[in-house]
Amino acid sequence: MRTDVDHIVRLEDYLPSDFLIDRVELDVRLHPTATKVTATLSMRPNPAGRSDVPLILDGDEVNLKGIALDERALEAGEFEASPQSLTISQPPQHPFKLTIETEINPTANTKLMGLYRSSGNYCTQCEAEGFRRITYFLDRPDVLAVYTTRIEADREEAPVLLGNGNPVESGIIEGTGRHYAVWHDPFPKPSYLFALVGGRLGKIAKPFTTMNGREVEIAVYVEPGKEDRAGYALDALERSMIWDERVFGREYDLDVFNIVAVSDFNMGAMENKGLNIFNDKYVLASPETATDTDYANIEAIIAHEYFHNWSGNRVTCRDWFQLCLKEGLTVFRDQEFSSDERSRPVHRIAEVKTLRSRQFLEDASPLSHPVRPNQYREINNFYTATVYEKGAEIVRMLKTIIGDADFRRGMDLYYDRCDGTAATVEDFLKAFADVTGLDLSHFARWYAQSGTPRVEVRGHYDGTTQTYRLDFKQQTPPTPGQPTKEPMVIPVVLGLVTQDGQRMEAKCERVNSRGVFLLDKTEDSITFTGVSSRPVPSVFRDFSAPVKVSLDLTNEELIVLLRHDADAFNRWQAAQTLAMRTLAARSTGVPVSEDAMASLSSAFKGFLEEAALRDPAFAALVLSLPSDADIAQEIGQDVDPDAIHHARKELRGHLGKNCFEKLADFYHSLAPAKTYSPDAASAGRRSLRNAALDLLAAADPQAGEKLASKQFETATNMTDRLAALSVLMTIPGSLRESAIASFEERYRDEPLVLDKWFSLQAAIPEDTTVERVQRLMEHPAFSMNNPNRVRSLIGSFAMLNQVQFNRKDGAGYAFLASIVLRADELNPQLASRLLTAFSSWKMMESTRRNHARIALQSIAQKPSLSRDVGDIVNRSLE
Ligand code: 0A1
Ligand code: ZN
Repeated sequence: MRTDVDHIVRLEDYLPSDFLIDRVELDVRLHPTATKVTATLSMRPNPAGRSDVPLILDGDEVNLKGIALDERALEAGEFEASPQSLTISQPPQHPFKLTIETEINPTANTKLMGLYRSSGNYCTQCEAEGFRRITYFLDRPDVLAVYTTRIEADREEAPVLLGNGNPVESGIIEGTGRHYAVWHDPFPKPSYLFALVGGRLGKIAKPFTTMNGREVEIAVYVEPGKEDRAGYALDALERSMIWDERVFGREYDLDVFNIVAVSDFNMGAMENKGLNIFNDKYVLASPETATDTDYANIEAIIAHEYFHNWSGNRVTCRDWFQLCLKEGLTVFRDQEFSSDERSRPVHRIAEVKTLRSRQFLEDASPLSHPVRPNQYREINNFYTATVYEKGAEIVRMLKTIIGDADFRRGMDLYYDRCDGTAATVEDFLKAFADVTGLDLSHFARWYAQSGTPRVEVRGHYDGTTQTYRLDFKQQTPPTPGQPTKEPMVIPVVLGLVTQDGQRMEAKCERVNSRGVFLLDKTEDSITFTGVSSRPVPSVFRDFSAPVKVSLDLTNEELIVLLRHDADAFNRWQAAQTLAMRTLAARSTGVPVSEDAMASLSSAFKGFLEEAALRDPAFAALVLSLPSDADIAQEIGQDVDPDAIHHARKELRGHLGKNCFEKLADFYHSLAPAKTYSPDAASAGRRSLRNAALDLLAAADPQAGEKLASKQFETATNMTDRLAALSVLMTIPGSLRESAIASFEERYRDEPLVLDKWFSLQAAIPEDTTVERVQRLMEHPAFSMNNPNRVRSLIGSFAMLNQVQFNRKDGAGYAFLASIVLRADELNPQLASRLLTAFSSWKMMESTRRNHARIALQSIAQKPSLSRDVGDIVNRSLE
């Protein structure tokens, strides 16, 4: 094992930088294998730093070609350079200029960090520590500088040259076939927000006038010929800009805002100042190639990156431990945007589904960590569901506790105070403490304590005194490094419902006017008065805190909530709890009575008859039962994925049979509109119709196969075609195989569409899937170098196919381990993300657990692991 796997960075060791960089002048001469970079850094000692210390700049695989201090070339002995660092042992004690020339090879850069090539175009990715792969630098987020970038390139190879900030100058270099462009970004920024792009790109653009009348050009650059698929992204950008002005009073601040789509990208997108770079999957969309989910994701990610302009760029992070400061807040902001643009309750349910399936899973695994971690080996491994999604839940809880008006005042104060600085979580909380006068120090525990709290709620009705008491108990299980836990501040939004579904007007002084009770002790009780009959409690409305709730409601009481609760989230939750009770019992061999099954299906049937068409998107969510992985998490130990899969299939069949007529009715009455529109209402109708198709096929595979084949062939949009194909995937046979072949034929030149095809096949829960995936790795469209392809095929197998990844003979684990090792040689970030599929291994029954341990050990034993993979594999085994 490499020794730097053991290098740990700790929050408590934070020290301000000893040197500052005020201005950066970069001259980048693009060349496929020998790009030359000249960086002129205007530096000075930091008054807040230590004096008489060497200047140590970060580097990563850079090749030093020259170095000068105040224009005097340094001689050997005055500095020391390695590919990882550049040290000047006796730097000046006054402001100075350091000029550094480096050479890098973008074509050989398969890590996709720093400057690299994607489909021949040049692009960069600098978060978190990629800028040091371009030049030596103080590559840390609290060193803010004003950048001027001159980019030079061959005119044929890279007719478009883009940088951060505003365009200043461009021209041709006569007689060389080359040209250049100069960009200037007046806003001081950390190096992780640096970007440049050079390539052959098509463009769509429109003017935007900000709330104070500034004229901005907003544009999206894509592969030439794909401009007609960029319109939705541009529209989403415009809507995001208007929303941030209206809801948060935040205005855009440069003359241009550019988005560039590239096909090789490690993550979703990146918020570089004025020059967002996107994975093309989150930009390109047409009805024929993108699903409703793709459209919703594009809208959310465009908004997310745009919102970072304030939450992340204008106010950035002091150090990487504060990552949630920008990410949690920006996820919260993009969720609010999507909720406003679409259906709020439907969006909230989708957010919670993701939180539970990804973050709760992570928090119950060996990789559990606080929202603000206090140590890391490799920061790239902390772009996690915990930092992002749980980070957003903390912001949401804060808003729930203090109310909308104070939340907005606190946000304004935070921006006013911290604009142009690198801030901390403490700065953020202080703004809210100052506007409300509240002490938020106990609340701040959400950032420091990992693990998902469990809250037990028990109700006691006393008819003689007409009172109703709710007893709350909270407890957080131990997590790595945190054996004992303190109680959290948990906002519980709640209400009471009568047994016949009416809202109950009972009084309780511990519940504020917005329906919030704050649980901040290990145990607490609240009492309602004036309660004339035994109520049904509706707690954690709108999922008011990221906790696991145990409630002693009967199935009948859950049905009351499903039918009548004023809170849509809890109506959906009631259906999930009902289904989960049956699924968890069936999966663990606990018998479920005929009566219980009958009452479950009559509840679903009743819901379909009464309510489904009022909100089809909501109905589709009610019909989508907890996934195999959700059920595994609920069971928590000695999990048998085969039993779970069987139980789920059986319940889908049962519900499908019992609701057959109603589902068939929906399927036929919700026939597709003539022209496709990605709006939420149209998408909702499609999702209910496709959920109906899925249950019909579960009830009657032959009839389902027929319907799905027909839909597959006649569909006029990708949502319906893919939904049909995914139903066919559950029914082995020749129709399935011919649909797979025809899809491949139709979309052979559409890599993003073939990704869907890879993914569906990788998720087939049959014993031949490992071989199928291995075969697909030989497909001409597949490449180990492209993260989207690898995630679609291998990632889907490991994350979506519970049955085959967790095969009892260990073949799924061994396969993933071999791919992780291969990927690690090309792209460590991609490899370590794939490896997180093992996060549920300790939950499995012993045979699988042993196989998983052996597979993980086979990775850990490899001598030259990247720090990324080394970190994840070691923590997974601890
Ligand atoms: N800040 C980006 C996420 C991001 C992080 C790292 C990256 O490269 C390794 C790329 C993007 C966001 O939150 O969208
Ligand atoms: Zn982000």
